[in-house]
Amino acid sequence: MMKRGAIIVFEGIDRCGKSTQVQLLHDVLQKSRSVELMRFPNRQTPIGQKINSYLTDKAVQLDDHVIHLLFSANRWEARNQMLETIQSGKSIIVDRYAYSGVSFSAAKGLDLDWCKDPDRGLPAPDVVIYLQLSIEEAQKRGNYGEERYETVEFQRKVKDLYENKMKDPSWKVVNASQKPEDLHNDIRSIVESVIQDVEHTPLNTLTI
Ligand code: FDM
Ligand code: MG
Repeated sequence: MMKRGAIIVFEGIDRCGKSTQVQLLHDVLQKSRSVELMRFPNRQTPIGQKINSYLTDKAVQLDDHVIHLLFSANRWEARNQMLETIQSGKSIIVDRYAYSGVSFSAAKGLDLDWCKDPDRGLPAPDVVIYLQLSIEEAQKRGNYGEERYETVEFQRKVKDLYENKMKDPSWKVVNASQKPEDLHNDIRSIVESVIQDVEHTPLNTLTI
């Protein structure tokens, strides 16, 4: 039987080191395995360009529900490609997924179940690696940038919402306050075993 690839999702608050770790993992795994990197939002598609303008330009006004649905649509438009990649035996490392969608929108006060609905049915991650870092430590890493959502108060709400999911069996919480090399080693051992464990199992759809 053909081996399938794994979907490995990374989540965490801003400045938790997620993008650095995702890149490092990709570079290392690439030497021995078939892997690719994806990130959401994918700012390249027409929907992604709209999302990018909303994130980077505070003059752009969109109803909170509308931007939520655009983020979700930006995942749905990647669905076929994700499925093809997985079925071809290649694993996907994903920088943010539906949990960012739910946590960032619910942090604005949108109904949690309403936030979850649009993403139900997407390819489910085989593992969600949550880079846990306190708000205080994230702040010490430097000022938040200029994009929407990059404020301490908002990140605090996002963190609480993420952490409601931590007991989910597919979630693996890693300590993001460690040195980058140590964090990478923790992540790599989780990922190597997930890739092997799921090779012959069917891919699930997201119930969130
Ligand atoms: N974000 C990201 C959302 O609000 N919803 C989503 O579905 C996704 C995927 O977009 F503030 C937010 C999270 C972050 C911003 O993400 C851009 P990056 O990872 O900083 O580019
Ligand atoms: Mg950001």
